[in-house]
Amino acid sequence: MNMKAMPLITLAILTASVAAQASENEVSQKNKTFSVKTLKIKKGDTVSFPNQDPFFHNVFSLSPAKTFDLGSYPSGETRKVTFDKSGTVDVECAIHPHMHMSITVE
Ligand SMILES: [Cu+2]
Repeated sequence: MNMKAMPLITLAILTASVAAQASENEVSQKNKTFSVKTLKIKKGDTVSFPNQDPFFHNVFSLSPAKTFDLGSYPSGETRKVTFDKSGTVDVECAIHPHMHMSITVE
């Protein structure tokens, strides 16, 4: 292989991996608030819910488009959900009833 071509190939691989991460979405919990109020994603996308508060959160949803319960998890931990149906998913926290956000799955 021509060694001069190597940096270009490396760049192409890096660019491809950045593009692949574009469908990784994040909704963090900080100051008892979700980092975004609404989020639009595509069917099959995964959303991470990192806890950036110094106490527990319990992210869940009762929406028919995606019913889930991530359980109670501590500061610094992240849990993920893959959304496999289209629709609106209302996301709440079982520990802090005023926490609320909404995910639209297209
Ligand atoms: Cu909470």
